Amino acid sequence: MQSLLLNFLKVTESAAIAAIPWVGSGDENAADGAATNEMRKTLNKMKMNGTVVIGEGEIDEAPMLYIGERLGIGGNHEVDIAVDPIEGTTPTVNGQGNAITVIAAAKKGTLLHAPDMYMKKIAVGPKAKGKVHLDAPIEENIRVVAEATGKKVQDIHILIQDRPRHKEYINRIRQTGAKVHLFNEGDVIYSAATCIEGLGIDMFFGIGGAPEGVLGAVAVRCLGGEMQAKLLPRNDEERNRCREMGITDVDSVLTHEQLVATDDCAFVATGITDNLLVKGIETEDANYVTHSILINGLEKQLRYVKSTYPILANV
Ligand code: VTB
Repeated sequence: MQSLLLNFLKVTESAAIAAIPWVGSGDENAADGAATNEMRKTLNKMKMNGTVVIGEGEIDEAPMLYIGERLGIGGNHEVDIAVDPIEGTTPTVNGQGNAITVIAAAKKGTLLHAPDMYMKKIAVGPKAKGKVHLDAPIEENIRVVAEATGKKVQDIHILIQDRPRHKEYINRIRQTGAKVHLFNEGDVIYSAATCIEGLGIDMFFGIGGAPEGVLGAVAVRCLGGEMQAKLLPRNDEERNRCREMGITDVDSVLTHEQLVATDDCAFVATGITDNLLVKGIETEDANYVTHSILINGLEKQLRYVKSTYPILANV
C-alpha cells in the first residue's frame, strides 16, 4: 500500500479541487458528481488492480465508483478501495466546515463490504485499545477509558454527532461527568481524531453511516487505536442487504479485525472545507493550496501534506 500512497494523495487532492466550484452552491448532486468523476478518472490512471468495496452505491444506482467497479490499469497491486468523493456533501454545498475527500485502501479481501445504512460505532485511541466493548453500557466504556488513559472521568472527552438519535446517550455521558463535544457532520475525521495525541479526544461514539464506519476504521487501525461497530438495519430489506454482502450475523458487534483485517492499509483525506485535522482548500495568488493527511498502516505514520496547484491547470 505504501507505494500507492502518493498516487492516492493526488486522487483526493484533485477530487477536492473539483468540488470547489460547488462549495456554497446548494447543489449536492453537482458537487458529488464533479468530485466522483475526477476521483474515478485519476484512480483509473493508477498502476493497480483495484476493486471498489465502499463507493457511491450499487451498479444500478451509481454510474461511477459503484461497489464492485474495477479500477486502475493493472499491475501487481490487488487492492480493496473504499471511497467517499465528498464526505460531507451537505456542509460542502452549504459552505460549512467538515467536508473532506477520502480514500482508504487495503490488501484485497480485507475491508468489510458495508451496505449503505446506519451503523453504531465506537472508536478509541491506542491507550484504550482492547478495553472497550460496543455492547457495554456507555458509562462502563467511559470508566475503562479513564482507567486506561490515567485520567479522571471528568477529563474524558467524547465526540458525538449532533442528532436527536443521540440525545439519551448525550445525557448519560454528561451524568458521568465526562465531556461531550458535538459535531455536525463527518464521522470519518472524528473517529480518526481519537488516535491523535494533542487533540484531547478520548472516544468517538454514535450512530452514523456504515460506509463512513469502514473508512474511519481504516484510519483508526493505521493509527493504532480501536474501532468496533454494529449494523443497524431498519427493515427486512436492509437485513437482506447485509446478508447479500456476506455479513451473516447481522446483530453482532463487528470487531476491528472484521472491519479491516490487515495493517497493510492506507488512508488519505484532503480537506474541502476546514475540519478538525486539516484546513479546506485555500486560494493563494493563482494557486489552490490543498491540505491533506496521509496515514500508513504498516508504519503507523501520520503525515500532513500541503500541495499547490496552479488554478488555470484545473479549469
Ligand atoms: C452520517 C455520518 C457522516 O452524515 O452518515 C451522517 O457518518 C448522516 O447522518 O459522516 P444523518 O442521516 O443524521 O444526516 C455524515 O455526517 C456526512 O456524510
